[in-house]
Amino acid sequence: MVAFDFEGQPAFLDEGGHLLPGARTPDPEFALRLYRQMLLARRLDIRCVNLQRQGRIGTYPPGAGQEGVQIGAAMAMAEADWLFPTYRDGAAAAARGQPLDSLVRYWMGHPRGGIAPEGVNVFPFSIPVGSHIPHAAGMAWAARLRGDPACAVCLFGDGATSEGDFHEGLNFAAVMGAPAVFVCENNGYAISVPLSRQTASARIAAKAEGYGIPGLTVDGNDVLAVHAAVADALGRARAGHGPTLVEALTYRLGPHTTSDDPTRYRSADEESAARAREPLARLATYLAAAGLLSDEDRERAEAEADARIEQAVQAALGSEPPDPADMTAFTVAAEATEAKGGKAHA
Ligand SMILES: Cc1ncc(C[n+]2csc(CCOP(=O)(O)OP(=O)(O)O)c2C)c(N)n1
Repeated sequence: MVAFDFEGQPAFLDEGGHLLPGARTPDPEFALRLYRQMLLARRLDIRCVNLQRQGRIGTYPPGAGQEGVQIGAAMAMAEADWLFPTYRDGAAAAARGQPLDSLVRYWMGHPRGGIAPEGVNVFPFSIPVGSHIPHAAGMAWAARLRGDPACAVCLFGDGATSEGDFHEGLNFAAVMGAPAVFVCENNGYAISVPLSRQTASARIAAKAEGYGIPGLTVDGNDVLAVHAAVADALGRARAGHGPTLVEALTYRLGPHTTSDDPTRYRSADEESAARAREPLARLATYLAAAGLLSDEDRERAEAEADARIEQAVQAALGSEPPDPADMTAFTVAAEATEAKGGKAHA
């Protein structure tokens, strides 16, 4: 039995990390996998901020605090499904199998960074806000036309819901019955713009009604709840019942990017209240109370994550410097690039 404690949607852990009354006890192995993946993402995030401060990364958009949504959604996907992430979704990309060194290389500005290897179905990060939403709708529709069982899972922020691409993507996917799950990471801000200036809707999920698709709101800091909601939506999509809009309420603990100062628009009280609800500590508290994570287990998991991160960072830092011709390789027609003596890539 799943508890329905969060506005009618499945919920597992309360803000303090206690299993809610009536909630199904999570499978211990799976809960630990979620924890390790969230821990890895959190520690990689901290390392990337440090690399930026050392001048080795130009700019970086921290994802700390949003791992519950990203890992919950990514771990609900089948291998054949495609993830459409934004710049803040490194945790989801890593959980889908994108190599960590490719993520670090991406933020170092290396043109060979951010490319998912064959078989890892992750689209490149969308830096333009919302432009990947129609891409996800199109990919899902194409899969359906081909009889391919792959679904699309598209992550985006609350700010993206004000873009035309959001309307076009959701409307198109709904009309075509495309097997897509649209997951809004509602962290309450688009840079400094609060949700109240983004939409007059009480809930982002309410917008689904206008497209004739299911829309639901979950606690994005309850990784188990996000996982259950996205798994359910993917089940519907795979069964031919079209797309779903999942709004996951969360909070970004850090700045918008390393060039932002959130103290200009968020109060210290708001930040500390959000920190008390954050998803990683919440899951760790639950696991410890359930006897699944001792202090030694946690230290070992942290050391394992750090070793993987260190290896990825060293590989990224040791990359061959980019070829200056790469600047135009993917943006200028092949003949024009070759005429200038540059490299052309198909
Ligand atoms: C089309 C477009 N307009 C403006 C920007 C500049 N910009 C970058 S991030 C951002 C805010 C996005 O907020 P949200 O969608 O809520 O995602 P979050 O950054 O909170 O994860 C803006 C306006 C952009 N990248 N693309």
